[in-house]
Amino acid sequence: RLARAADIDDLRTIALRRTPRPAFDYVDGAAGQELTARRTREAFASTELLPRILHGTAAADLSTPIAGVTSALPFGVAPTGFTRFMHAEGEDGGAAAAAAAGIPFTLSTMGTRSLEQVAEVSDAVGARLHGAPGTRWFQLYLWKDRQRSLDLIERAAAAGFGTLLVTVDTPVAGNRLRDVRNGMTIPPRLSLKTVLDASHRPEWWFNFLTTDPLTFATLSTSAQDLPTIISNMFDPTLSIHDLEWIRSVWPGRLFVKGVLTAEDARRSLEAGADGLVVSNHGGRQLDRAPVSLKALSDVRAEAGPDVEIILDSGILTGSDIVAALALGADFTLIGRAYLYGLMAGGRQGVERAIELLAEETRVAMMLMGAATVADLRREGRVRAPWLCRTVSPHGCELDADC
Ligand code: HOC
Repeated sequence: RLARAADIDDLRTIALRRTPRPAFDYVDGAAGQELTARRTREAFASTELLPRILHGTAAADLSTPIAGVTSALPFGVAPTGFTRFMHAEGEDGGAAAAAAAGIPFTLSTMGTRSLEQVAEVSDAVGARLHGAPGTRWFQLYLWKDRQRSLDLIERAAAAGFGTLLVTVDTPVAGNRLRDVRNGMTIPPRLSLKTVLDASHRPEWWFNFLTTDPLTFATLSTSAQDLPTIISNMFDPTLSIHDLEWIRSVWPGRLFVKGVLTAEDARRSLEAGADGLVVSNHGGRQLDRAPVSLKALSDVRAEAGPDVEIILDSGILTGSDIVAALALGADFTLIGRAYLYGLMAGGRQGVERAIELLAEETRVAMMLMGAATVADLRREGRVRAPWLCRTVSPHGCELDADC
């Protein structure tokens, strides 16, 4: 079944069948009326990728330098919370698939495997298939108790997580109505509904109940809804001074995740960030927040050509990845796209998701006459209606066709 999935949407269909509704909706859903999530998809769909004919190239090289490493593909795995709630293989499946593909895996502070366990999986698979450790990054939410953040930062550095992504768009949890309607708790509460669900999805429940209990990277918890978990754990007063503090204690590369405006880009860089993640958290936080693809050109203009910019939120196809790169991103992250694969079939499902996106990216690049990812970033490879311009990372030109 996984092999017959022709795109991420097919994996989503399989995932819907195999996963209890609250877990599926937690991934599939977004905040409020899900306007940002919908607009994000519409923005990707509205871009035009410009083909170039008679630029024959035998193959496209998808490898991409990012954060001091070379990723085999221009995308990596985004941090996602509660991943073993989606499939019992959780972070192990994601990290193994990413290491096998030679791309970065990002462990979330809300992950359900420890930093050390993910490092072990990523090293084992990387060493076996590529003779080198897998690339892993760590995503940090700032705890009320700063010591906990410091412990995580130190453990991440010790376990070979080379890059830290500090997520700053989450002073509180977004208002995710599907979770409210589903009565979603982490871990799931036993109820008539869950028992009925178990009769339809025995495999998911068997796997869930027979693996060790869900734990965050750092602690275990009893059944609670997300806003409660978040307000107990994280500090809504996070400020630029906290970012400066994180900079002073983190030895590796530091990216600020959740930047959508030029001003926030400037402040983050002034506080010592090495790079930026342009992200609206997949539409899961502030509904009506800007679409990250649209915010990219402002952020790029402010940051300049040399600051590394990663884009996430809403990527479901290889053409989305190509559009983001052509509009000025250096790299992209996939969240839902990999989780649909995970829910559809654990590690193998993630591998299928990565394979599909890689192939779609390769085909789009070949049709655009782009032999390398750098070629995509040359002048005039994409049109975006909101810019009414042909855009490159080096500047914008008014487009007569608009
Ligand atoms: C305040 C932190 O990233 C998600 C995850 C976890 C959210 C935590 C919010 O569900 O989007």
